[in-house]
Amino acid sequence: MFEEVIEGLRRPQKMIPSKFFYDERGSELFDEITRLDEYYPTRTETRILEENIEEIAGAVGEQSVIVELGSGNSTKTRLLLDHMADISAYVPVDISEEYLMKTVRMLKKEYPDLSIKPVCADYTKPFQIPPIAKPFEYYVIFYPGSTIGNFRPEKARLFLKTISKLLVPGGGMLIGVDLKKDRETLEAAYNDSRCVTAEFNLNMLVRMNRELNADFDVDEFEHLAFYNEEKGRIEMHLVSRQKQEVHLQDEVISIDEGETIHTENSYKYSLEEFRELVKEWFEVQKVWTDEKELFSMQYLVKK
Ligand code: AVI
Repeated sequence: MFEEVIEGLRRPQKMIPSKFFYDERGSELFDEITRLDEYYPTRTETRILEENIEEIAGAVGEQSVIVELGSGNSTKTRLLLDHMADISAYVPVDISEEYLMKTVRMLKKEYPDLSIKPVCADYTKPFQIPPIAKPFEYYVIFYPGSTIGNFRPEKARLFLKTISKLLVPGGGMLIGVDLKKDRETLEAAYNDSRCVTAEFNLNMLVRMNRELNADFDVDEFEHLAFYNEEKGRIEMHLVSRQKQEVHLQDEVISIDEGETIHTENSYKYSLEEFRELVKEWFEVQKVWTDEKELFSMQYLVKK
């Protein structure tokens, strides 16, 4: 982590990779974000799943193995499992062994007949799916939450390429994708009135202080989130309130007043743009959205 953080802080536009948001406190705060009034993605995605679950289950197919990437939100997983009594196995993939085992223990109690094959791995890198005892037709990747939006488009493409290698032609991917919409709705989702997103953003510095022995004065930074329309993404930054020096172990970083540390991008796609993004490896077979077209659930089939 140290090398990556230092390298990011030495760039002309300082940055810290968004994957470092998720320590224990960061994961708790993100969970809180998903329940905020202004943060429409989680509840809209859940509603899309609920309202179309029969059709979605039909697209996934009973004789499949569901591979969930970053097996975070068990509400969405349960919805799927509840409507697919006959799937051949469920493979949750997560980087945190502790989190993964907790999920597995919980699901085993609720679905005693389901074969669960956890994989502890960083799913952005190639990984292997363990042998599955029951016969099955296809692997179907389940990737909800619009986490794909946190990759730059070129990284998203590389990621899709890596994932597509797990599949044979005809295999699928059920993916949540946040859609382009008016600036006001987008910016409100990342500037909530209870300032949970601000705390989530600032917690990055708290983590750096604790884990990298840094001395960021957290009160001297401010949360900033805005929609960069040209790039089609929400950007989150931490703005320095004054000129300051920060120490990380024996490195010194100077930060000007008003200078920012870029902490996250969250890309928003039109349905056309997303189709373009995936087209080398996947065909978009079916799209489900809400009535306001805020969010989409898409079923992609490997070409
Ligand atoms: C995890 N990811 C899809 C969230 C998003 O909306 O990009 C992370 C997040 N950042 C601030 N609020 C939520």
